[in-house]
Amino acid sequence: MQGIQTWRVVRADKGAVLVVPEAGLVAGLDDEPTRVPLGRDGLAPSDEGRVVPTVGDLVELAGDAIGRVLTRRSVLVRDSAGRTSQTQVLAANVDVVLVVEHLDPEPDLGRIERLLTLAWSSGATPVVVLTKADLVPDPAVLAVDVAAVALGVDVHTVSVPDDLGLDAVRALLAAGVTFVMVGPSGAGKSTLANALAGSEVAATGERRHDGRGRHTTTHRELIRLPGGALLIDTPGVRSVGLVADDDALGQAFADIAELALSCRFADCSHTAEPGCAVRAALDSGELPERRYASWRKLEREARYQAIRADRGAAAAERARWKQIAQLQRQVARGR
Ligand SMILES: Nc1nc2c(ncn2[C@@H]2O[C@H](COP(=O)(O)OP(=O)(O)O)[C@@H](O)[C@H]2O)c(=O)[nH]1
Ligand SMILES: [Mg+2]
Ligand SMILES: [Zn+2]
Repeated sequence: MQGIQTWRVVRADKGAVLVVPEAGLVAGLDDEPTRVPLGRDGLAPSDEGRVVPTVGDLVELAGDAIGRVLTRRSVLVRDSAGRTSQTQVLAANVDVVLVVEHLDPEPDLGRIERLLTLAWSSGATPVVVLTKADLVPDPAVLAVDVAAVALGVDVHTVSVPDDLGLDAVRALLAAGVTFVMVGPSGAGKSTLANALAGSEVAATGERRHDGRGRHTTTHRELIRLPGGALLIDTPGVRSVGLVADDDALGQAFADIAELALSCRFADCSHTAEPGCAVRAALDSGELPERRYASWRKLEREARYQAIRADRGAAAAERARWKQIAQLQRQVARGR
């Protein structure tokens, strides 16, 4: 019996996705994408219920529709705006999240901590890439500061014009590895993508001389690089909002998690309790104030986000019942 073929979503639009055979993608065959329409609700079945298929998803087809979205090994989610909002899955099956930050201006440690927390919560492996090494006298010193807040994470320093450190980044993006880049505008993500690809796959901050503004070639959101790594590049992914959970915070702030094990109370909030090991480390200077404040901020955000997600779920439930009641009235009237 022939196995069911697996397809990869290389682009997700409203109402349809573009897919290519997963085997062809890994082998480097440049298959023309197939357009697969979605149902009216924009959803497709999966073992976890009906989901919105997204770029990076692995799917099986049934006729000319999606038969099943395979269980995602990781998801990059955005906390969408709005009071009763729910989260949105921006990319699925990501292996590596490159947290891209410039060395000039000086790297923003708090932003790196935030993006690392986000990366950890996705289920992918975070890696920090510090760009523009050619613009600072001593990139290694800055890299040490960054490494101190990126516990358990590889930190790479690169310069695109000087072709410095790029081979090390290429080495971690082996064939078949799916990756995304997150980081502020101007960090050098597109420049790095183009350098890794050896051709222009992403529009950079450099404007065209003919005055026609930026060209955009990122219409295929999952792009295969010559080495076989798969870059997911969508505007949403580059500027994701935080959706963190306790596990991710514990990973991004492993030093604080470790200290917390020694607090007198198991449910210590590390604010004013007696016998708090976190406060003690703050007082002794072992734990920098800046890092503690950064952790508190992300922890509060994560809690707030969780509350809003609950509220969003409750609102969706109310809307559903309202709709059911309306249908029942219609049926009653029609009788
Ligand atoms: N000197 C230097 N400039 C860089 C480097 N990487 C990117 N840039 C410049 O930084 C600006 C922003 O880069 P871009 O890739 O568009 O950033 P993005 O917004 O993160 O995609 C552009 O003018 C790039 O030429 C680098 O390694 N060294
Ligand atoms: Mg860019
Ligand atoms: Zn404590």
